[in-house]
Order: sequence, then C-alpha cells, then structure tokens
Amino acid sequence: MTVTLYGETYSVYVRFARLALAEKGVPYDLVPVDIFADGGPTPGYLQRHPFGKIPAFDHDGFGLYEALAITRYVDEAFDGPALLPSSPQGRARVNQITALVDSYVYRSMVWGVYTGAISGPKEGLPRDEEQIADGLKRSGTCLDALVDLRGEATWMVGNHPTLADLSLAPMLAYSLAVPEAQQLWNAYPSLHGWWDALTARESMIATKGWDFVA
Ligand SMILES: N[C@@H](CCC(=O)N[C@@H](CS)C(=O)NCC(=O)O)C(=O)O
Repeated sequence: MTVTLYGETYSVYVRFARLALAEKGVPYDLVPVDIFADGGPTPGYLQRHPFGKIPAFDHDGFGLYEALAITRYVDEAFDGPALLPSSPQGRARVNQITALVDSYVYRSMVWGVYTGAISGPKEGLPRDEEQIADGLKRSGTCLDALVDLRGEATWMVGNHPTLADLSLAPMLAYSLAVPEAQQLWNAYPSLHGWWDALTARESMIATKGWDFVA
C-alpha cells in the first residue's frame, strides 16, 4: 500500500490532512510541492490538482484533492479510531464546524491575523493593522460560534477527537502565535482545556511546521 500526500509543512490544509493520517496511524510519504515557484506549480502537479493548491493525495493510484475530501477518505478507508461520530447529529455538527473553519476561520485567523502580523512582516511588509483588527473581530465571531456549537462536549463534537478538531487546530495554532490573538483567546477560558489536550497529542507534536506555532 502506498499513501502519498503532496504539500508543504507550513500549510494549514496540509497539516489537517497530516493530522488525520497520524490519528489513523497511516504511514505516508510527504512530497514537497512549491506552489509559489516562478511560473506556478509544475504541469505534473497541475494534473493532480488543477487549481494548483496543496494538499493533493494519492492512495495506490486513487488521487484526490481538497483537504476535506482527503480527510474523510482517510477516515473511511483505513483502520484506526473513527474521526467522525456515529450519530447523524454528531456527523452533521462535524460537517458544520469543518465548513465554518474553511469559510470563516481561514479568512480571519490565517489571512487576517496571522498574515497581517507575522507572515507579511516576515516577507518584508509592514504589519497591516487594519487587516489584523478586522481579522481579530471576525476571529471573535468564530470563537463565539465554536463555544456555542461545542456546548458541554469534551472535544469539538462529542467525547473523541474528530475532523472538527483536526481542521480547526492548524489555523488556531497560527493565530495564537500573534499576541493580540492570545489576548482575545484569554476571553475564552472554556476552550483552554480542550486546546491543551489537543496540542499535547502526538499528531499535533509530529506535525508542527514552525517552532513558534503550537
Ligand atoms: N480548499 C482547499 C484549500 C487549499 C489551500 O488553500 N491551500 C493553500 C495553502 S494552505 C494553497 O495552496 N495556497 C496557494 C494559493 O492560493 O495559490 C483545500 O481544502 O484543500
């Protein structure tokens, strides 16, 4: 059996796929893809992923792209702990949270806060205060919704880690590297135990892309 993931360790979507593979105990090769190369990704990679993004995935010749499709396939195709709940309500909640992460958390926590405060300045741009403030405001809306949807559960949905936790973790980790986001996070103490338990998992430790990110 050969499982290959195409992508880079810095990518939140690649980390989501790596987390699912690690939680299931699936060995895989990580093949680097330079999506920012002059002229874009290679024609070979564009055949795997016509939109030129990462990750892409291959299992014995079965190719997939889109992190949600990849992680759902990994959950269903391999042994190991289930990453989706068994009840329709639980599965619906995971679908809702993973959609919310893709639609709103990525824009606010990664493109808003993290890019404005850390990755932009790393590339020589000034901190974008407007972008950071807007990202923080939207991050607050995301965190409010997540607290509400989680209710009294141990993990995001129910009593076992699911794709909801794994999709959110890489983006929240980037955001929490920014001091202003940490300050916002302090207003959400009900999520702190969940985050400590999640970041202590082997899958999270094994997929850290940068030292300053959880
Ligand atoms: N919807 C895609 C999103 C993937 C995505 O946006 N990946 C980023 C890296 S985290 C990327 O490839 N960005 C390059 C670009 O936008 O050109 C998925 O779920 O796989």
